Amino acid sequence: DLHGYVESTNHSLIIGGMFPIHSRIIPENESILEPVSPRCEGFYFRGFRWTKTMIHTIKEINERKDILPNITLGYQIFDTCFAVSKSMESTLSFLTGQDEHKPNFRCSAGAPLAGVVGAGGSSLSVATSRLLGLYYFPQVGYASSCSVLSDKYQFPSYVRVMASDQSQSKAIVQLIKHFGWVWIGAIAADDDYGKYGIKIFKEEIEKVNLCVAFSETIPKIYSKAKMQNAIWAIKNSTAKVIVLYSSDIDLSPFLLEIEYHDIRGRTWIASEAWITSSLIAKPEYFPYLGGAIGFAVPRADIKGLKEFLYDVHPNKDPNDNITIEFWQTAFNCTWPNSSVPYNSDHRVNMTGQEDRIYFTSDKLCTGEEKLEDLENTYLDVSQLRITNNVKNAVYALAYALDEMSRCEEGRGPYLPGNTCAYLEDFEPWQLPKSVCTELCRPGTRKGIRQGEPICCFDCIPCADGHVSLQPGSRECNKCHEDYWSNEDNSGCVLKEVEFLAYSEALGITLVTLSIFSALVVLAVTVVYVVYRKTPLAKANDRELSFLLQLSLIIILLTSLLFIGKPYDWSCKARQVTLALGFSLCLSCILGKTIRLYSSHRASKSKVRFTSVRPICQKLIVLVSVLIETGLCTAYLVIMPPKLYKNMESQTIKIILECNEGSIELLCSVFGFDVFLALLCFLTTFVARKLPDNYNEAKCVTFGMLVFFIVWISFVPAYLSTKGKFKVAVEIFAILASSIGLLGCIFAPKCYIILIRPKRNTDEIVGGQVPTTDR
Ligand code: TCR
Repeated sequence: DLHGYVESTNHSLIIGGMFPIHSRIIPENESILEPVSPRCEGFYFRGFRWTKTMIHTIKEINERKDILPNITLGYQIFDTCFAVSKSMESTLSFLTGQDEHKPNFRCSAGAPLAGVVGAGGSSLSVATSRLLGLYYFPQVGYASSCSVLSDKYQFPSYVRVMASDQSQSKAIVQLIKHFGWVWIGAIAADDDYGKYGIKIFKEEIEKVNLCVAFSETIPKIYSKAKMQNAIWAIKNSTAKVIVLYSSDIDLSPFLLEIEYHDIRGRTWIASEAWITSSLIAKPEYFPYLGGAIGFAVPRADIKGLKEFLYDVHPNKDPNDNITIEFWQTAFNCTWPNSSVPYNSDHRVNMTGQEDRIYFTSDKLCTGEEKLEDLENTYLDVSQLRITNNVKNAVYALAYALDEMSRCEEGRGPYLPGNTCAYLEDFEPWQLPKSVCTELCRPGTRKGIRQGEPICCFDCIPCADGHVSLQPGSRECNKCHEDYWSNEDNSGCVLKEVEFLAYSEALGITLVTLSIFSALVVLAVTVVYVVYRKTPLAKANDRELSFLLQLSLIIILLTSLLFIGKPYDWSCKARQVTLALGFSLCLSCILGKTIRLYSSHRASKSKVRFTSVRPICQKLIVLVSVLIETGLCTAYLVIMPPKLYKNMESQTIKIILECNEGSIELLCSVFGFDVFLALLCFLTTFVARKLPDNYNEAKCVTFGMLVFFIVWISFVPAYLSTKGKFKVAVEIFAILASSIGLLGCIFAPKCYIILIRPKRNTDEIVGGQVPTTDR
């Protein structure tokens, strides 16, 4: 029996294969009643090499630790005999798992079939994948190039490692254009490969306004009439350039005709299937086909394949009929005691002569024949093209299985729930994918790998602030300015808005502090009101004291304007109230210190010195506040502070802050305050030694010092902080300086009023200080 070849070991998964080990089937006699699988003839060495390559690749994968480490792959390979009927039989066996059609090569024991490699010719792939596609059974083609196979709608589970003829036909037209040929003949094999290939070729050639002289087909089953048509067209046409789309197997009989009719002097443009075939590139055909040009699949070297191919001998397995047939055909001998038909002569058979002649060589094979002496297509590893495709196809399946085995539950491809399939029990359709690199997930973009095909790329994470929304994006896009990229760069999210909020700890602390201090000031006022008749409260202008307390409350409460989400109005209000509050406060202090200063001068000069009158003290306050009001108005009118969304200082946050508007005006507004403060300090410093009972001058001097220290240290602290802490620093300075003043000016007095009332008498209080109320 021609097909028997069984070998079984324990394998966890099987990969199916379909290869043309023979070139055609033998038509059966019509007298046969039972339907039987036809026998095959015409040993096809190229196909035998592909078969062996598949086995070799599977062995290699099994030895590798990095792909499918715990899985052993088996194989089940059928000979298609380059015929649709045989391939359909094999497909049915794959699908049913029943071996009515015995596999030619098998290395499996009941393990499930994961996918199929093949079939060779396009017509076979079209037919088989229509069946396999019904079940979404994965199929990886290694040679079928017909463009229709790209149609996922018709062939949902078919993928291939071979380029579509779409590109080949286009390239051929480019070639023709390049050489300036305009009148071209076209011949197609009578199958999907030839017909679709020529169809696209014709469409393309019309696009560039060149002409097709004739278009003929080579019959698949020998027919003298059809052969003659094609030959006649070539002979009688003036077209000297002929495009020929056919596999080498189908072309062989036609070549005999060409030889017979001695058709020479044509330039053949070959399709990929025959341009590199040794079946065609024989010396006897050179006069006819010499100079043919065409496009080929890239050549590759496969490590270890040569040794593996040489490791073939009928002795290894007496049941391996294919190897016996190979041996007989290759060495032109008959293997002893074998029933394997030796070889049927191509020429006789293909030219359609009635009687089929089987040569049985008289020479018996010895088994000592040397493969090294043989020049045979099977052993020729110098032109591995489709052979390399076979290897790639097997690897594609293996990688898919490997990928599946590494699937993590919850991240898998199956919805709902992103579940996985498991090698132990998966449906073949769950294997449906073959890519060089997985689609880049959102948040990354494709990065070209130098010198590699475009299907292979790196997935480069988007830079911060950039996102890619779709899987497989080429570019990352920048988020809109109010937005920032989310954690995995797969979407833009509103930037966090930062400001010192009332609700946060820092905000609460500051609010409490300022309100508390304001209450303390209020308490001082109450004390002053209650003891308003006592000398101390009356001393150095009572009204000024009240005004001073009022200004401190204003200043302390201004800090509330700094907290919370800033608005245009609050940006304006905070600066203005602060500036006015300070000018009021400092001018009141100035009013007091001027008085101290003048008494000091009076005491020094021993001259009767008219001290500053209370009305003057109040005038000072009024004028200062008026000046400050003028400055503030100018500030607000000319270039007021505004709300500003700061996006530069931090990328992921928008800092809401106040833009100060005109810095010059701001400086003059607060410069005036500083000026007042300096005046206060100078006057009180000079008078600090003035002896009075509660050391007013000394206390004020000290208060002013505190004030200066706070504001001087504020500058570097303010400049070195960012975001909401800037505001916090400002508030601290405001609170510290006003609390400082409060403490230095009013605390000693309250102490005396409340705790040491004895010292609160006219003489003592009066001292040398001229009190106006006296
Ligand atoms: N595509 C052809 C079959 C084929 C082939 C080959 C057969 C190709 N290249 C080389 C034998 C040897 C390209 C088809 O039918 O699609």
